[in-house]
Amino acid sequence: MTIRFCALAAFVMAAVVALLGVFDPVMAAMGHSAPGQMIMQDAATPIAEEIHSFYDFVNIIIIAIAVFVALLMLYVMFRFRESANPVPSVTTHNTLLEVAWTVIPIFILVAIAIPSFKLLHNQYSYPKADLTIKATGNAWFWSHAYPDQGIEEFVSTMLDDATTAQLRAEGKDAPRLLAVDNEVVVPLNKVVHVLITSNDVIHNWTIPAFGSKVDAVPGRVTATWFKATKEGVFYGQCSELCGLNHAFMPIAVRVVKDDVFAQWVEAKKSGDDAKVKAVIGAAEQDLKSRKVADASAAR
Ligand SMILES: [Cu+2]
Repeated sequence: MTIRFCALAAFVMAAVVALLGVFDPVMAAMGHSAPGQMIMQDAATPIAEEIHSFYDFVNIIIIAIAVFVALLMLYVMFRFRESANPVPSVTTHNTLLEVAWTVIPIFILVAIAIPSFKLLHNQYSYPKADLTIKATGNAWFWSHAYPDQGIEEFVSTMLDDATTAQLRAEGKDAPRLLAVDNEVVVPLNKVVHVLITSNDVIHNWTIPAFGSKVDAVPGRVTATWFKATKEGVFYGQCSELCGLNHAFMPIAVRVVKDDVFAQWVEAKKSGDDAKVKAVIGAAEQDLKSRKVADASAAR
């Protein structure tokens, strides 16, 4: 009987894994969620990758426990139904069982705690910064500054529907409610520290693909760090219910090569918006052509 149950449990778990696999293609959009997406966005930093593996690990345990309990209940309901078992047992204690149902959950919790504490430690042990950005939450937009590069605070405002629709018509990736006018730009494979604060109420600076999510608290400085290992634009939204336009204060971080970042810093410092646009436009074009080349090479 037990062997049959194990086989059934294995079958159910395999079905769940296969089902998640089927949905894989719609998870392919990078930097933001895609229509029909089932689970998390693709990871773009080592910390996000670690979060995803921890998530998968805990999910396997959850599914296994849920399947085990469901099957056990079905077995008990069937095996000990009144017609098959007219005289109920009067057993009230079973030492072995009681020890088992105390000790096994302890082992499960310890197995979850070890990778969980490791992940927390990695999230909060800040490697030496290559770049430090200041992010400030405002009702209802984000502003960013690069103190070490001499870039004064600039405001990132969400693009309206007409503008994003027009950009998409031009073949650009401008997701609705996420694209902004002034993106944060960071270099690829560099450790970036983000110092976060707020001008009014509590906001939250979040980029899901980076595994970054930190409250912006007025009068306090909180921090996060990331090391983006993929080029492209990564989006996030304020993730602390902050008021009327909470849903309309997205964050966009563009990850570029070192030389592009240096050009962007120069253009941004000089306040030359046309040059900033030209640098970003060229980087976008370059990334697109490399992606096309990679796709055709893979074919
Ligand atoms: Cu907010």
